[in-house]
Amino acid sequence: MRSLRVILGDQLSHSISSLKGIDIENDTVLMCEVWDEATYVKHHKKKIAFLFSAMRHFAEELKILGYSVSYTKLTDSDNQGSFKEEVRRALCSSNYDQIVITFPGEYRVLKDIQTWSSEFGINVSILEDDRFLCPLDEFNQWAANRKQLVMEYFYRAMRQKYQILLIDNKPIGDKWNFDTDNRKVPSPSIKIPNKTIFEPDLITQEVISLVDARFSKHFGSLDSFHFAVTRKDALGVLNEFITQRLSQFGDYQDAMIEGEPWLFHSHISFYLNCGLLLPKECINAALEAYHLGFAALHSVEGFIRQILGWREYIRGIYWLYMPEYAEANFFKSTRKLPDFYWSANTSMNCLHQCIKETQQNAYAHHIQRLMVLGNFALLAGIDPKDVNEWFLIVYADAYEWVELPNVTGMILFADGGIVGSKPYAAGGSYINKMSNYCKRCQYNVKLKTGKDACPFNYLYWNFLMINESKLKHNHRLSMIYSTLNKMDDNAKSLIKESSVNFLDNLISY
Ligand code: FAD
Ligand code: DLZ
Ligand code: SF4
Repeated sequence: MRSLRVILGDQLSHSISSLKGIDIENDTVLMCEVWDEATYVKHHKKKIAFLFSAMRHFAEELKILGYSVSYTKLTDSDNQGSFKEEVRRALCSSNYDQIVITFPGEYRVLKDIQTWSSEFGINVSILEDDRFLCPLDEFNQWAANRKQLVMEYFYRAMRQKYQILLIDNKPIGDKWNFDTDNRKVPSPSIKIPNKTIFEPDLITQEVISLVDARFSKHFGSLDSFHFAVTRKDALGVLNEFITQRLSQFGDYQDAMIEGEPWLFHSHISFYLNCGLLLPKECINAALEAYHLGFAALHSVEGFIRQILGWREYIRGIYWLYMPEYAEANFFKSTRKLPDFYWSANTSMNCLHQCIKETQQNAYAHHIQRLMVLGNFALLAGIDPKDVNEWFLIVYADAYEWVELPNVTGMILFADGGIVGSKPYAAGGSYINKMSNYCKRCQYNVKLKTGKDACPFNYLYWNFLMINESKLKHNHRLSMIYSTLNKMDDNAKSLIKESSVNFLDNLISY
């Protein structure tokens, strides 16, 4: 039985299911850089360069292991431009009995793969992606018995399944979740470890030139490219996090500091999502640090919750609710995405800083994405399609399975409450508490309305007023609505006036 084994750009794991049982003498591994994938949204230049370089390095590693690899570069003259047409070309050039592929990360790719068998008249074996810790069947079963899905309960079930941070089946420290210990405000003297930098090797340099030439109109900068592009270097990033950042990860998880994009986060999402790192090994590394006494429980639990809890939960939600999920728009928001999301050209310093860092690094940490970039999109009523497209483009860790539920569910509440039980809306005081952005902002975070007031302040109440009929019965918002109802009409009309003035002046393409 001769197999064509297709490896997609986010499947760069030696242990991937589609390589298991490979017949090195007869099988071929197919990898291809294709125009369709690089342009179905106009990905950040660094994201394309990162993935192409990681793909090329992975292909070289497979060759060294003795595998027969057919690798199509973007510029190859016979490149057919899409997964399907590259598979067709491979099938025309040689005889295979079957195609083997691991379940892809995006719905649109799955739909495409599902046409291959009838189109090519060959068996296509789509294998489970067992790099994830919760198989989709298991997630669906867990979800089927529940009226409301809550990440925390899913996370506890996963902790029990893998026996993580438990003694006698009870959580170590007597609490499942130490989230409330994760909100320290950084002091100005805080010492932040340097980020590990990997100088581009010849493969990466070639890819950077390619991206520069072919994708010059795409968002973002190619300067100072320093991602890891091999498993060895990605393991180095993990190790750097465990030894230098994890101990402070918990305390400062929600902090934002101007000019400090990396803080105490792990910066491993790029590598996890394309397969250079595996979730279980990241969890094990944190557990080991805990057991050796290098990191406190609240840091280790917080980090593990993100990977074992949020990451798996988000994936489960994506596959459970697709394809309808991509259309969700609970608030019926229609405003176009403001230009400044592309240019960073805004007087709101928090947004300016987060967008500038995103342009430079194809990275922003969670609280920047959630409480600045996402919060503004929610409050300003931006169309979920526009917001999703932006988030899918700009981050090097973005694939639809993880981007869409975070945007549609977590930040926009466009799913009406599947991912979150209430919108993560907040005024300027939250940003002021967790960052130093407001100090250098043209707007005054203490003012509630008027042209000098922080826009987050009036947009927050405006959002609650506009969407009152949809939100007032949400018991988690009852205190906020009772405050709103006590506001006099004059205060409410000032909020409306400031909001209309501000929103009418937003420039969009
Ligand atoms: P850390 O803060 O160090 O966390 C460790 C790991 O936990 C991450 O690497 C990631 O794998 C996982 N994780 C944490 N939170 C989440 C979450 N909400 N969903 C899934 N995994 C999580 N993450 C992506 O990987 N790709 C995306 O496209 C993406 N889009 C997002 C969009 C929005 C609007 C928001 C609010 C969050 C998004 N996230 C996304 C989640 C999170 O912001 C990133 O995983 C994180 O910032 C990556 O940086 P890090 O590796 O330093 O993470
Ligand atoms: C994101 C991306 C890009 C930019 N280019 C390619 C590519 O040329 N070839 C490839 O195999 N994968 C690429 N990817 C990742 C795919 O889009 C990803 O594998 C699918 O979206 C499935 O998750
Ligand atoms: Fe952002 Fe408002 Fe603070 Fe300015 S004042 S940085 S707009 S939160």
